[in-house]
Amino acid sequence: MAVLPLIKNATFVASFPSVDKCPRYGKPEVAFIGRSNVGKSSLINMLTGRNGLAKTSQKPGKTQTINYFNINNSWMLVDLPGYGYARVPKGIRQGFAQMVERYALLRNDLYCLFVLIDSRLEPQRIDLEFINWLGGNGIPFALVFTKADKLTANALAQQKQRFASAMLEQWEELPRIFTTSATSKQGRDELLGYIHEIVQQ
Ligand SMILES: Nc1nc2c(ncn2[C@@H]2O[C@H](COP(=O)(O)OP(=O)(O)OP(=O)(O)O)[C@@H](O)[C@H]2O)c(=O)[nH]1
Ligand SMILES: [Mg+2]
Repeated sequence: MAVLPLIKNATFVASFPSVDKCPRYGKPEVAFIGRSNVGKSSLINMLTGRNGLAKTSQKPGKTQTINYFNINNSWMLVDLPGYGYARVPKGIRQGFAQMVERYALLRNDLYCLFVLIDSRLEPQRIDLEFINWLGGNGIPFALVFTKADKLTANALAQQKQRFASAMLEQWEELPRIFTTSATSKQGRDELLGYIHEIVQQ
């Protein structure tokens, strides 16, 4: 019988300024990454059903550390700073990028990095470059199209198709792809179901 992808318990554990400072928790972890403002923190709140668990903001650059959430005392959910938002000062932007890249490269407990893509935007070079970098380094990842509530179903399908076409210029096959909305909760069960599959491996 399938296990229901329920989150019974979600607690904030701690924030760290670099992967070197993150303790070994001995639990599988999955992390959310993507451009600043794409909705990483909102998605964590939506999945856990706890508004305010991860801090969100209309202003890009809100999440500035590696933030750990303990889920059901069985796996860890990690909120990361966003990459590449032009309005964040260059020095800070580079610092975030380095923090994220080092986390992705060095964290042994990382089972899957979910790369969030804003459904409303045309394929962004920075997302494609980051995905190629993940591929080049053998880091397991999946895609999540966010803010699905902002588009009609047709427009959404078109946007996803555009992104897939852009990816297929470099890739032979596509990764797992999810579509979510933090406001309508679209995609919650699919994404949680997949995470449960991963962390039980
Ligand atoms: N309509 C809609 N708005 C969303 C959704 N997800 C996030 N937002 C809004 O987008 C803005 C950014 O959300 P955050 O979750 O803070 O984004 P983030 O990726 O964590 O941003 P940084 O921490 O700055 O990198 C907020 O104003 C959210 O309310 C969504 O699914 N639908
Ligand atoms: Mg955030």
